[in-house]
Amino acid sequence: AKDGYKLWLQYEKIENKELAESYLNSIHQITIPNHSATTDVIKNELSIALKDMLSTFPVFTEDGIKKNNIVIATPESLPWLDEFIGQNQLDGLGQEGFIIKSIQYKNQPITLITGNADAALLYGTFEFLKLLQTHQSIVDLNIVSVPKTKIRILNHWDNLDRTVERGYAGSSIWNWHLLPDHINQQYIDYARANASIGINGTVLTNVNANALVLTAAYIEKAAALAKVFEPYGIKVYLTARFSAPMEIGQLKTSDPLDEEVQKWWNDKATEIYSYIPNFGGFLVKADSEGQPGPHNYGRTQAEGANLLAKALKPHGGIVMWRAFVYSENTPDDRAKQAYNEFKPLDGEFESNVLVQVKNGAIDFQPREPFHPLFGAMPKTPLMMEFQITQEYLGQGTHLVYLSKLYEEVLNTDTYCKGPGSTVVKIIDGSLENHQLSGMAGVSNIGSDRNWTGNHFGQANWYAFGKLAWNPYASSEKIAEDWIAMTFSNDPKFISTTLDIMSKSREAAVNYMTPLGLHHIMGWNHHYGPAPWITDKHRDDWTSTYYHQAGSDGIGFDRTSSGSDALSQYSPYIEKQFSNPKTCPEKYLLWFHHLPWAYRMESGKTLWEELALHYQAGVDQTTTAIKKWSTLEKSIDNERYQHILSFMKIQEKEAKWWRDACLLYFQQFSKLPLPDAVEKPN
Ligand code: GCW
Repeated sequence: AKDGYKLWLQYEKIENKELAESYLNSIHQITIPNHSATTDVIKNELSIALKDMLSTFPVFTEDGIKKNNIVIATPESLPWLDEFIGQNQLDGLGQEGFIIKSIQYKNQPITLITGNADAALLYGTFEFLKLLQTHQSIVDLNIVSVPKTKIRILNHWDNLDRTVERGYAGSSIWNWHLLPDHINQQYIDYARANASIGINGTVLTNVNANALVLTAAYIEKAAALAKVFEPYGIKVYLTARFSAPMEIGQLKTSDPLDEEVQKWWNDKATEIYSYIPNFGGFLVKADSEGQPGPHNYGRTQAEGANLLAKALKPHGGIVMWRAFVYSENTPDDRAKQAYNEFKPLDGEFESNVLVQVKNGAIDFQPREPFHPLFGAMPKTPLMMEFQITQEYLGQGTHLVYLSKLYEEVLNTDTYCKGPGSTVVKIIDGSLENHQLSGMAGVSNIGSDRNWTGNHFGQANWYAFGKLAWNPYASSEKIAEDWIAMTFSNDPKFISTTLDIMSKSREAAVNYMTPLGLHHIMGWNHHYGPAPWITDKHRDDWTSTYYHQAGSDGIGFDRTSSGSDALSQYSPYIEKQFSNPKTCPEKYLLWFHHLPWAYRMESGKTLWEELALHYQAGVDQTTTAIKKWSTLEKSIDNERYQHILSFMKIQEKEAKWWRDACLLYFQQFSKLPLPDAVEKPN
């Protein structure tokens, strides 16, 4: 069935005879001298792929290189390699980078896939298969690919009872009940998919952590998964609940400066490594949304992080310590808290700690300016946290290609060390020469047949992996490959689908939160619009706090006359954004409270522009449906219809957003809607 289970590894049969012939010509034999669980995985993947795409069973050999062989090997098994590839170049590959090169070995044309470790060979193999999947030529190849970040990791917010926080694709794929004895095929396919896009780590459990996962029974289960993932180059990580020493260790305190607590974590780390020798480390959410943390003992975030870091260090593990802190006594602006707390700690973290920062200062909104911590902590490696699951972006239903959002954030200039200090250079460690670097994506994976609920959710998973490997890559190129591998190589199908995807994120911003509006979703589920006061738990949990609409205008004043959050950015950004005339309009209401009659760049009033943006968002969903409808005959009906029905829901809900927000804001603006805006009935 074309249910999407095979993701972008569809390995669709290549119908074009000439093309298939040309591929077969270059794949007479596959020579793989190395022996490991990873080379077994490579053989397995090649067997599946070549059988499906070219109806051939590849012949594997260990030596005896012949004409038109593919040779997949590390330098140790290829004594003659230096004739073709210099030591310098090999050194530059590290342990994960690879080269795919067409060479003439003893006057015979062969295709070489090489790298310094078996995992690199696996990455190279997937890249090679991608060429076939996307119908590229495989002659005269010279591809060199080295990941720009070290830790490329999924964060599952999966609970031990198999519910998934902010998960919209069924239940958790981790069947804790049947682990460690039963290994579900889905774990293997999960590892294949992740390895194919360069992901090398996974945090199995929710950051709102359950200490039980650190007990022996669960460590054993996690170890079974770690064993499945290891040949795919994927390490397992767990979330560590800060109060675990008390909850599962019977200690009276979890104070990071207490010696018994330190001993407890040291022993715990040793225990974990005895089960999982390649354990990656911990991800921690502390002192946020009710999670325990060092603040409970009057200690800093650094003291908390270092406690765990020291326990892991002798084993080679790392700590990813989240900067997502905010609490009830948030002073005047929740957006300021992480910066206020973390910036002063720069330089105090152990060398195996990464501070993991969400892309924006509030919370995974359809559009946020970059987080002011990027550029503010030069002595600390900062890791990017993106959300792949669409908590605030239509969840499992709306088609929103998030890579555009990722790309926008990564390419933004922080000016922290003058022009060119982009977020991406902070993330990959190049700006400050950090050895550790990483990118985390909050997973959108669940037990649904198609993994992500929405077929296009797969694209976000795929793009996240690709950008973690190379955060300088283009979202559109990534999408093109994904479309071809997932659906079809038909140029019209690719260009039309690419067009829909490319515009989808801006469409969502338009019909949800245009011009810098944010967090006006339903207060707890975050799905539909709710700009009104709901159940008022606390100020920063109600939408009115964020949009501040009144008869005098709309928007959150974060300039010096307001919360002054802008002063957390570099002086250049602060200056540019402080003036509404030079602040990019896409961030206008994030930083400014402006009258309804404020004149926008277009000459229209703020009220008119706001209304027109909402209408544009709706129109974009309608156009997307029209475009998709032209593709009915281009792919299988099963996925075509599935996608179409979701798009229709999206269009309906875009109207819901427009009508709800405009009618609500109109109470304050008391102005008529522009003619171009469809009137709610
Ligand atoms: O966005 C908020 C979510 C919470 C989440 C939290 C976090 C895991 O609404 O569900 O909790 O962020 O990132 O810690």
